[in-house]
Amino acid sequence: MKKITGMLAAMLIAVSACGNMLSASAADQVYYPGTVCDGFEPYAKDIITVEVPEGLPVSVEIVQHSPERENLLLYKYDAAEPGSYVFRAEPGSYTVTLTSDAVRGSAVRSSAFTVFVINDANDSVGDDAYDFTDFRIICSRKMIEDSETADVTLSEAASGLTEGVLIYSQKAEFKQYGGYRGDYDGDGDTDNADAQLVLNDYAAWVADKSFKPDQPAGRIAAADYDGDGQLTAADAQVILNFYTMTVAGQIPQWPDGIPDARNFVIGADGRVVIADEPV
Ligand SMILES: [Ca+2]
Ligand SMILES: [Ca+2]
Ligand SMILES: [Ca+2]
Repeated sequence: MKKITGMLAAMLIAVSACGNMLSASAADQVYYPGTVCDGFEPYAKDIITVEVPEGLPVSVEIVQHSPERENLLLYKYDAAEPGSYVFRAEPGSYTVTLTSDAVRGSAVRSSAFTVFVINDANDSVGDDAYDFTDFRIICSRKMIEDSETADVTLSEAASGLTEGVLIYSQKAEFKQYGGYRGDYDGDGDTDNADAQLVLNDYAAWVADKSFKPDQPAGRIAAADYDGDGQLTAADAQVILNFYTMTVAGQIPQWPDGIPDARNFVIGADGRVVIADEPV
């Protein structure tokens, strides 16, 4: 009976892999991203699942390592909506890299990667029988203070057998600063004062390469427009351009196209204001 239940579960997952959605609510949504690798046709039913919560877009990269697929990029996918992202796999060794914003609406990213092996299913060892493996990574987000570091915390993988599926689950907690992109002084807006401070610190660094900005990690991350880890005149210039757009009565935009996390509208007096409600 146990065996039959396991087979049913496997069939259900196999059927749903054809495109049917299993659930109704957004948080329970299941997605089946396609491979970026021509000719990749997994011969087994193994899967890698990444669970993404509301408000935490995660970029997923999955690379397979095996004699015939050495360091081959199988999947590269932006998991923007909450839900479970199911990537088809087969026995082998994998590296999964997960990346998300450390600052709201920013090029500044934090990443975690996990390496694991999916073994061949072995259904001949009694109670330990399983039909396939689901390597499951459960993502969450924690808002942190500017003074903290935004490193991702990755738990050890726990394993368990459910309905004929060997499930490994691992938790990845992403950290995010509360500040907004470009707000170097942390007063809630992005303006010429922020650009000036970035420029001052860049000038101080040019004069003395041992100079370290007297700002916590979160503020530096917010001001590092291009996410290269350095505050430069280019960062200051982009922040100033962003502010100039607001002064000119335009909805400000970042040149790399990443949307600002704030919602801007043009008020009755023609000035750009932050909207109370999302627009
Ligand atoms: Ca500011
Ligand atoms: Ca200000
Ligand atoms: Ca920079």
